[in-house]
Amino acid sequence: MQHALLPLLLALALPALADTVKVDNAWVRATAPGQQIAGGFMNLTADADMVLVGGSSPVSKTFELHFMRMENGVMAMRQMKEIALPRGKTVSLEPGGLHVMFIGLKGQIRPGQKVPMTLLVRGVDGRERKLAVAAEARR
Ligand SMILES: [Cu+2]
Repeated sequence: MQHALLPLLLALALPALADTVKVDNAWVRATAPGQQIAGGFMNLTADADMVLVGGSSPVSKTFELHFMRMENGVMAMRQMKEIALPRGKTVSLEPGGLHVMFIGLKGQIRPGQKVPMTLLVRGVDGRERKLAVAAEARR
């Protein structure tokens, strides 16, 4: 009878493992001296419906979610309140599209440097989770 309990306990433990976001190919564009902003890019795949709602990084004063689009023939950058991460779908943050933006850089970001950031994601239960990401700076 003891053994019958085991599958039940495993099933109860599963929700703790769910609601995760896989992060692939995270990188940040290296900056020139004195540059105040930098863009960050990555692929995000959530295993449940989630929403990226913001984040922070020690390399900048402010961290925002952005997207780029054509406005009157000019590429413009706009802030987004949140980015949906539908279950099982890979959402690409890439140059010319969705990205994270480091604003008010505290120093130059050099190629090869590791740029830490914490993403804030919200699940359908309304709870926010922190996601630590280490991105590599590239030219
Ligand atoms: Cu931007």
